[in-house]
Amino acid sequence: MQVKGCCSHDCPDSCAWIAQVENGRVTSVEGATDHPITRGILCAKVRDYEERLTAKDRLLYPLRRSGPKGSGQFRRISWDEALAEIADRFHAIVVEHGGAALLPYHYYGSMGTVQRLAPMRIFHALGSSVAQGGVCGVSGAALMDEGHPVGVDPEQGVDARLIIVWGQNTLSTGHHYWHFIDEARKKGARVIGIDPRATRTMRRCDVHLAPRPGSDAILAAALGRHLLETGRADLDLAAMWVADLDAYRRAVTPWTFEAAASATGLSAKSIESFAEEFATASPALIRAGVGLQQARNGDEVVRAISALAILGGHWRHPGGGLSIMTFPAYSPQAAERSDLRQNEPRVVHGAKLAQVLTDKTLSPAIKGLMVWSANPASTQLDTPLIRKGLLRDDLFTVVAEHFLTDTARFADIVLPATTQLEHVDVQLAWGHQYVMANNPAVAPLGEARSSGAIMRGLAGALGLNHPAFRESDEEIAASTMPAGWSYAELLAAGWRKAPVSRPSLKPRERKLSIAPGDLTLAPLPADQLQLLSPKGHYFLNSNFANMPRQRQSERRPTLKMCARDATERNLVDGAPVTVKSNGRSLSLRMAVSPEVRSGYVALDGKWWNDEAGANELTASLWSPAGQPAYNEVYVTVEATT
Ligand SMILES: Nc1nc2c(c(=O)[nH]1)N[C@H]1C(S)=C(S)[C@@H](COP(=O)(O)OP(=O)(O)OC[C@H]3O[C@@H](n4cnc5c(=O)[nH]c(N)nc54)[C@H](O)[C@@H]3O)O[C@H]1N2
Ligand SMILES: Nc1nc2c(c(=O)[nH]1)N[C@H]1C(S)=C(S)[C@@H](COP(=O)(O)OP(=O)(O)OC[C@H]3O[C@@H](n4cnc5c(=O)[nH]c(N)nc54)[C@H](O)[C@@H]3O)O[C@H]1N2
Ligand code: SF4
Ligand SMILES: [Mo]
Repeated sequence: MQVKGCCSHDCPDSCAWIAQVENGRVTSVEGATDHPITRGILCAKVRDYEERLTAKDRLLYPLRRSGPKGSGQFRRISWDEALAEIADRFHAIVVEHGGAALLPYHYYGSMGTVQRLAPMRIFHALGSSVAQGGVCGVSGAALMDEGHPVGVDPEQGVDARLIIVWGQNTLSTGHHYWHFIDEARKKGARVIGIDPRATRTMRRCDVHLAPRPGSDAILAAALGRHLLETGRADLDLAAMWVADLDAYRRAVTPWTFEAAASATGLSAKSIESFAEEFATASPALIRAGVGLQQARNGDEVVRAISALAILGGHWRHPGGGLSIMTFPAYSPQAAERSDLRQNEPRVVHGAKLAQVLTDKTLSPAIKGLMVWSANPASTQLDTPLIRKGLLRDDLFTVVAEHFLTDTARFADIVLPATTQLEHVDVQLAWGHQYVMANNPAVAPLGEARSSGAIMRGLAGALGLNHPAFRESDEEIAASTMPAGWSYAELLAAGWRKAPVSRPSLKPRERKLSIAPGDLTLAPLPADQLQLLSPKGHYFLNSNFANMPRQRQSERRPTLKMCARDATERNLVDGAPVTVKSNGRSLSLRMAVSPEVRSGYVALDGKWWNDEAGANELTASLWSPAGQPAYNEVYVTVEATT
């Protein structure tokens, strides 16, 4: 039997898959050949998803902590016991401290509408605090909220004449986009890549520019200056769309090719050729990534890049513009039923969980935490501080998970969650314009339950009676369908495009701000190296670091360093090294690698904390919009003695 589903991981591609089921077992999971983005292939992470379903370390029963917090000691309990205990504790917290002392925390571990949002119904009804502010692409999202267009249908991207892959490792992090790049190339397009690392993606571009990390807004300013100086900026479009062109002009004036060269470490000549190619391409498409945003100046970087897409006039032509995130016209929000809430929620910052859990002035303090579809003790900044919060004796923590992750280890109660092969769902994509549906391939293994089933169980234990708490997962999914859509039809089809029109070329009521603030960069701290922690090819954020095949392929946690920085430190290829920052340290192997240049090193992949979690070293730093500055950590590296 073949079952139509989709990959729920946090990835722009949202692939359509076919699960092959024989005698009640999933024997393979393969990309749907007829899906316009997936085209028959999954990725190196997900291509044997049936292994995740049946992994030896999969959580299949509710657990109750039986040792000290964080010890990883648990004993099996029944669902009735688990739900009764959670309900008792949550109820007592609400009575004693008020609903605001409860905090639900979820992210895009599953992008599924039901898996992500169904439990929110409980928290709205209990009047909990809510976490706002993400850990991914926050600078881009803030830019979008200001009204900047940030999405281009990839199927239109084939008409671009110049594609700039800016701070994105496309071939690892969303490789289906490369089909469109290849098609554009066949029609004559050129591809320029901008990344401090010589990734597999950069190696496939026509030109690779490797600027100093964090210097992209300066590079963009030099291109903007060139457009204005040579009279090729689209001043008509700017007049219709932009609020502060004069301020922009003043801000970019100092950034000659030479000035930009000394700040970015690129040659003035290479910047000039890039600027000239950008000024003449019609249209250019800028495909910007998330790694690029992960610094305190991330907001400035995406603004500077958006300014280029506008001033270059690239939005005038199909296929041109800026693509950071591209969504279908579908909103999952109705699934959380915020109408069940009777108060204005207290809002805490979702990307500052360490601070929220340890803030002694927060009143009421968070006393009850439920985490699902996220692994913040691995993926947020400053994980030692998060652990300090999770270790609080007066905090009751519930985690719904597939595995005993860095976060689940700190739970008082662990609930076994279903995987995408065991539940029904629907989801948006953030790299294309299809709404994706997922049919369950098999019944839940062990006693695993979907987020919807967890919501219904908890509502029963809490005595919540509204009909919204009795809705099935299918009904929850159906409640989010765009007008005129049928969920049953979507499930049968597997996907449906909900296209979003391109931005109108008319004068805007709400004009856009493109002028950057001060772009100068602080010099690097002496003797220190900047640590980048980009995505691993075989892991998806913290997922798969526990799976044998993916681990074997990712090999081991490795600090990549250029030959010059290695020689300066008397380090040889393969040496065990101690990487230190702010009094913390990680033990890694070092590899001399041409992938990075002097001044910065890279640790790919979210290894779990006991092994080599990069966030053991990251500091509590955010951009003004709240983007966590994962890449702004400076380390010393020495041979382990
Ligand atoms: N240093 C550093 N840190 C980073 C980044 C970086 O580049 N460097 N990247 C950042 C980015 S871009 C992101 S998006 C975040 C990701 O941060 P998170 O969303 O916290 O990370 P994931 O690893 O995707 O973890 C999701 C968890 O959800 C669980 N899960 C998956 N499906 C389901 C489900 O259906 N139900 C339930 N209950 N659980 C499920 C998985 O088992 C997994 O443990 O990490 C950020 N952290
Ligand atoms: N294999 C794999 N795929 C994934 C994920 C994964 O963990 N693994 N995670 C998924 C998620 S949640 C996301 S958000 C996307 C992210 O997708 P990407 O944005 O492609 O991922 P990153 O690896 O975070 O960053 C991309 C590149 O930015 C570069 N970079 C870092 N700092 C700078 C800078 O200052 N300037 C420039 N120009 N480049 C810089 C890094 O070297 C890196 O190669 O991928 C998704 N897909
Ligand atoms: S992780 Fe991304 S590329 Fe891989 S199967 Fe899932 S959606 Fe497709
Ligand atoms: Mo992300």
